[in-house]
Amino acid sequence: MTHAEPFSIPERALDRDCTTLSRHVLQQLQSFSAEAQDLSALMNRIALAGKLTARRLSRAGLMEGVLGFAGTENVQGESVKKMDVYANEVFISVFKQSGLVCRLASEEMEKPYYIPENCPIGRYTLVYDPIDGSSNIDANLNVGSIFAIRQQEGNDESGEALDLLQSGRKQLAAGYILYGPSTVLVYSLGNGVHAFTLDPSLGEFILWQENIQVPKHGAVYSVNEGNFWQWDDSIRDYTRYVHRHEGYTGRYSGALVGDFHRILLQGGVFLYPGTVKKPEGKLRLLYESAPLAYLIEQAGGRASTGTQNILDVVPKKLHQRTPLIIGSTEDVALVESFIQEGTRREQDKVLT
Ligand code: P6P
Repeated sequence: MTHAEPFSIPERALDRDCTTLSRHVLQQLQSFSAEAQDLSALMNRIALAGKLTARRLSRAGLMEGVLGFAGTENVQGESVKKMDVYANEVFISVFKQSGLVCRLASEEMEKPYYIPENCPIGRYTLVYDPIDGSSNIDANLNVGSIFAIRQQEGNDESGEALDLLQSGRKQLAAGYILYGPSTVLVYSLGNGVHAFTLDPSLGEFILWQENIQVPKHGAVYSVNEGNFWQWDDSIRDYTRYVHRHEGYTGRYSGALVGDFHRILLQGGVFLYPGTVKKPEGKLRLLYESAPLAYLIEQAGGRASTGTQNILDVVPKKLHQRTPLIIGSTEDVALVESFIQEGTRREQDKVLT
């Protein structure tokens, strides 16, 4: 009689299914200090906002109030989608109940939203883009939410949130939620970049990958080449270079989070340089570029304006825009080398 192997559940599978986001945050901080508990609770609220947003997106074509425009413009002068409004409200609602966040600064709101009942105790500010890439929604393509957590400094009596006008190096944590074929949450507390996949059957974000490192180089260059006519010659020269050299491939989804996620995992570079219409760039510094710059540096990559590390840029206003070049160190450096060459050419013209 053969003795069948005793049935056993692979330990890895159980351990993985039990590595939820909140457990991982506490592991990350290797402590159960008050700050660790705060950050775990904050990440849990962000996860809840992500679940609520993912649920609504998954029903977009089946219910009213999800697809289409809200009929208003945001502070950026962009037409607001109904999902922009919904997701913005979701983040406010989940943090109202948290007691931890005193202020929320969003792409969708001209001024920060204060939660007075939280302010004496809650010393954190959430900066976020509730739905990045909302033009993709009606075509059922990927969109994302981007967030960063900052400490509130002072009491902000003026309500101008001047303490937010500090470099990205003041971020305590940053991440994004990618609403794609699956919903993925990626975050860092400054101790590596970690990714979680939402298991709808559990209602939990389960650890997928830890300590993600972006390759030093990748084949992908991600840029909207429809802006070619608006670019500085240096960016045109870079584009001609990748067109003429083997080993490059263009990928552009129209949603920063999806393009960034691909580059984080596979390597390459995303760029949204200044244009004739938007010389300062299109993407926002505080709640799009700086959080992703925090992540890419944690993953061994780089983020630049073309001439300065994104994390060193000090915003002068809440909704400040910036050119963004972000991804593998070698690929970001290649774009910067074209920009530096262009600057040299301009200086030579002045001198001759
Ligand atoms: P364009 C979406 O509106 C967004 O802010 C980013 O998510 C995206 O990368 C970019 O703008 C797309 O802009 O001008 O290429 O359509």
